[in-house]
Amino acid sequence: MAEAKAYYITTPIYYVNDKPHIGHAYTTLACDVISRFMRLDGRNVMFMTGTDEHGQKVEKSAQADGTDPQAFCDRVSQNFRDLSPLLNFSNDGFIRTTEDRHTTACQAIWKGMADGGDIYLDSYAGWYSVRDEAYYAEDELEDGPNGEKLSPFGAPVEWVEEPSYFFRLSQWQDRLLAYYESDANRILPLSRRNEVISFVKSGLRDLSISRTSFKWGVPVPGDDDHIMYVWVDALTNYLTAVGYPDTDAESFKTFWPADVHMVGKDILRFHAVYWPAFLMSAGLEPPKRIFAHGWWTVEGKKMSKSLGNFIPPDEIVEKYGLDQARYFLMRELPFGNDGNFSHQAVVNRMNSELANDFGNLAQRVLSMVNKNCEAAVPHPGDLTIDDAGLLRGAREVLEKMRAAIDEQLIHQALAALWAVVGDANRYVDAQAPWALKKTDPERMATVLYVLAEVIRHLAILAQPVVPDGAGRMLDQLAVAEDQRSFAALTDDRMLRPGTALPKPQGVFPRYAGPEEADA
Ligand code: ME8
Repeated sequence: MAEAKAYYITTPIYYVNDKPHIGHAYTTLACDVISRFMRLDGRNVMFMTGTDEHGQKVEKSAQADGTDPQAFCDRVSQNFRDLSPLLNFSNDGFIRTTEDRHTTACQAIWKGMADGGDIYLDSYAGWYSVRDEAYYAEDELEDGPNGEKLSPFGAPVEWVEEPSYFFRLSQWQDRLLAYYESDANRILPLSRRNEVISFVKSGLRDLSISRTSFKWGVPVPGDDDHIMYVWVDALTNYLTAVGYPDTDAESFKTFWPADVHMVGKDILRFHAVYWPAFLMSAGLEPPKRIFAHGWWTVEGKKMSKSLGNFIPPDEIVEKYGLDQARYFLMRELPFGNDGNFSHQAVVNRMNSELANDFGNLAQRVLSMVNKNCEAAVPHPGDLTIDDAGLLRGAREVLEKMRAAIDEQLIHQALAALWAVVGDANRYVDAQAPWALKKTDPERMATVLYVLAEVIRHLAILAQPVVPDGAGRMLDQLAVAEDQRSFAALTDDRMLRPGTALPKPQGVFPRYAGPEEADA
């Protein structure tokens, strides 16, 4: 058998100074759904996430907490690790930038860039925002309400003057533009690609990449007075995770360059401009794709500490259920756009699309099979045009989902799947198997067989987003564990008539709490 094609997808590594909120969960969930899809589609997947633990912001947070930075990071990093069991993330690893292997990787890429002739020592005088961990030019700043200067993201900035190593970013303009041009989908969505290209075309300044005024970071090789700028350190995690600097390591050869770096729109410039330039300078291949998703607001407002409106992921899992939370986050927004989280919107999606449309379809069909077909997969007779049409629709959806997932358009993949859910519901209503029971039991068996087979397709394809519920549906169809990948979506693996089926149970309950009453 040919070796499975590798697929490496990463989340940003999260700053350890915050408790996770739905914005963090969102990026990782998107990567989880894509990873599960790719594994079910036969790919050899590596899905990484982790925590970004160095820099002035973390040092200050640890000080404010009265803890030493390492103990602070150990504690807070765990909050992010705990997201995986909570949200059923299938990440293959979790990296912390305070690990020794990561220091080794950072120092190796630094030497690579230095050998490439791209690093020089000078001094930096300019604006820096600790909250954004970013340098800004005067003309990028905005005026705050009290006349103070703020970063474009509204964060305080301070004037910094200190010796610093610089990366010759100014020399990389043409090579970066060629990199973007070499694949029309290099940066997605396309509106973000255009933003990056116009930023690079407007001219690039050399980038300060070391600091001397604090210590919490990776030392610059050969100059202990300097620590690396936290973004050089943080971005390198993607390489550390696959074994760099051992470029002969099996994991490096298999997974580098990464297929997708998934990021939020706020950190696109670091990933799409600085990172490919660092990599190319050190003689390494840049990533194949960078996708920038949008931001969630909550009930119409920006999530912020001062408003106290951060939504912790455990709250929505507890209130609505795990699959329901996953489905809502992936279905509500066209992936890439900004959007708003509201409790009412979660209730609407889970009640109409999961409970009514998908859950009820399975429950109705399986109950009829249980009662009228001796609790076994029915024996179908000849198929009508309608039967064949519905089955064809179910078979064709994988191709549509593949095309969507290839461009990280998760909402589109789900829309394609739910279009078949809608067709199946219309078919049940039109065929009325409950009426056929008396008039034509053989035809009833055919209709129920077609529906059960369509539900098998739907459940297999829904696994990436609602793994629990889809798994339980497949249990109720007696589909063996090793028959649940996309390779099983073929005619020769159709449900076998006569197979005994367990008693069906509802899979996606309705939410009947106060928000529904408000609707
Ligand atoms: O940026 N909606 O970490 P981070 C959607 N350590 N996404 C949101 C969001 C919201 N309201 N708020 C945050 C960092 N995010 C760096 C990354 S990678 C080498 C280093 C997303 O914890 C945000 O867009 O501040 C980003 O992609 C991710 O959460 C991590 O943010």
